[in-house]
Amino acid sequence: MNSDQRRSSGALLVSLAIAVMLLTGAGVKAEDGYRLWLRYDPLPQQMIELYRPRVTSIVATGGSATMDAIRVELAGGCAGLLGGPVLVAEKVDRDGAVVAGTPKSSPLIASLNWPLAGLGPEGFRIRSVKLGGRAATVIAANSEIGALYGAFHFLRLLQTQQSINNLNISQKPRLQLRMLNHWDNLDGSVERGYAGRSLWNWQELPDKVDPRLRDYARANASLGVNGSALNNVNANSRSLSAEYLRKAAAIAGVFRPYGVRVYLSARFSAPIELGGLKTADPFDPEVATWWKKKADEIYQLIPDFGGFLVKANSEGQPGPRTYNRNHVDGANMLAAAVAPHNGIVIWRAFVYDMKEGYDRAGAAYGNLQPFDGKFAANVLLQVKNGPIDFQPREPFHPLFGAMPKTQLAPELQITQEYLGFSNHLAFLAPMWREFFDSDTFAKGAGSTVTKIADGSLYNQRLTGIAGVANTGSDLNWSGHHFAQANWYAFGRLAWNPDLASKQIADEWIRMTFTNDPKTVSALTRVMLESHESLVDYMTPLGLHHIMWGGHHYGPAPWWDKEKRGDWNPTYYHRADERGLGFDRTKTGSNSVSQYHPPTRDLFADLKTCPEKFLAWFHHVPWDYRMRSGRIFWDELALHYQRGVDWVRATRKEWDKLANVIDADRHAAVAKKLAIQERDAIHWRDACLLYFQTFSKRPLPDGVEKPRKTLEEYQAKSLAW
Ligand code: GCV
Repeated sequence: MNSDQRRSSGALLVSLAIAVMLLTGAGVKAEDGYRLWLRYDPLPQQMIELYRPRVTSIVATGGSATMDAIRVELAGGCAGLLGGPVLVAEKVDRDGAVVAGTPKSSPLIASLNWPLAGLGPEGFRIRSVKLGGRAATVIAANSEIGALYGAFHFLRLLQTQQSINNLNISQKPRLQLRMLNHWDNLDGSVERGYAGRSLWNWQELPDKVDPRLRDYARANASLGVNGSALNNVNANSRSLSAEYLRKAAAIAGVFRPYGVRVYLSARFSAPIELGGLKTADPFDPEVATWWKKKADEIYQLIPDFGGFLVKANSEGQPGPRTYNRNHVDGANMLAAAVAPHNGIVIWRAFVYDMKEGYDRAGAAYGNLQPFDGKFAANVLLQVKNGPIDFQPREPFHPLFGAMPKTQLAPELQITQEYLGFSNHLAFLAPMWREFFDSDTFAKGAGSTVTKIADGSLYNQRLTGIAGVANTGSDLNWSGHHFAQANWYAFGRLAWNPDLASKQIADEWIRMTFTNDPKTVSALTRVMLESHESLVDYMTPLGLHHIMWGGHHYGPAPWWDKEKRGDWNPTYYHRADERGLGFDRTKTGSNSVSQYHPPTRDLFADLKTCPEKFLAWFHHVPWDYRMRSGRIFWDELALHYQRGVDWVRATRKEWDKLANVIDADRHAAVAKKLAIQERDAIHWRDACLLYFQTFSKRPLPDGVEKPRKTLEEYQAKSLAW
């Protein structure tokens, strides 16, 4: 070893020691949730004894930043979990080496001659092998990022106390682009953010980069999330100015070793605001040239820039239609600008111009479906899971299955805009599962949304998925300790959209709270029931968009003051003396016809429509006989009550866990659950009192008397 090598290996030991402290939380007293699911506290002694012989050293050679990250994570993670240092070695000289890397970074892995091609650029293989007669575990991949994903997977096996004997695992992500969309503004605020301020400190960048950004990238890499759109889709042109691009480049530099590429939301009118042009008409050659030059400038600074995310002609944003062009004209012009750099354009389908008598649920389909097959090869059309707007429950968006020649990417909302912000415990994997499992019947039975998203139904070349992030400057990242589970669930489903909600919950609980079997099963049940219960106390039986205007927290079914009719709850629930709900069948807007048969027919018939979507597709008579034998009004009221009962029971359940969950996080969650109970009661009472003015029926047995009068509920929104 020469003196340089000695110096660098000395530095490595120091930085590893620091990393081990950070990763294991040594010295950290408060359980603030900062470590997310990447907690590497010592496992129970019997597990340590089982694992120890198989994890004695880390052999992850190679000098890149990603290989450094792999070493630090594996050494720090294993040392923390096993309660003592783990050697970082250059070669396998004992049993129990964990070897990680690629055939390029590791001569050892190269010598195995494993056929890795099938793993693609981001997959990994983990196998228990003998190397020179010594027992070892090899984590191999085609790329260092693949090896990093494998390293996190290996750590997850330890964290969740799985066997690591005889491992033979091959995995690769099913979707190519797995990204977070941040609705972060340049002033540090976050649109629909409930976890503090933006993580990006634009003021201080690029000179000062918050070390926290590295942990953000680590957390994403641990799930396989490989993209991050930094700024709000309601975009400010300044994000594309030279000054802000340098800031974005500094962020990209931190993310790069973790495989997270940076994307930017582009304001369509930027050529005017930044470039001083008279127009942003996509057919104007000067405009196209401006975007081309802008793309060149970005790629100079951020060579692996992912591309542009665009909200155009939606909710007041500029777009091609401002210039009498269409969505394809706009998207393809931008796509041409980034194509030479292998960049992409993610064009959002969230477009719903208000027209007299129209149905917002059918608007995106009307606006985008006619362009099927017209978008350039490097365009993804990003479609929200449901046709309206991230409601607690929506049927799947009818564009899925309606654009076979267009590359569609689902957009999910991780942040809980309409789901009680970061105050309510609502695990969203079951909601997303329902979406993925929906059968569009586009090519006969089994044409699920999953198969459209992963590209298998239509041989889609470029695939992707986006989640609107719930991260912020709060120490626990997501505002509510359990909201972290939604970030986790999004990443896991983006990697494998077939994963069961139960598995995701189980993993997350074990990694975040405890492996204690009783607690795991109690919390899994709570998490799996939580979304349905929230639907019960907010918007049961197909109700939607009845939240207080603007902030969307708490109920306001009476609300009719918004300047746009379709922002008013009264537009959606249409309560009258006859009944409740939006008739989307032939006798109403007929937007149900956007679905393929037999789904269309199933939804369109009151008798066959799943009851969870009843008031979504039908104006349901108050005395309509439900499958339970009760009338609709009674059923509705009982759903509201059931939601409240669930929160109460969950509070009790949580109280019982006071001895198994650390005091800090236990108290924080208990506080949130108290708010959730208050809110659930408020939702039940306000909605039932209001709808009762139309139904004119008494509350059925089993439903509590409202605490206040309707007027009192109408006078003041719920505080958060
Ligand atoms: C970023 C909803 C939200 C808006 C959001 C919009 C969108 O309307 O309330 O805050 O804007 O969706 O997805 O573009």
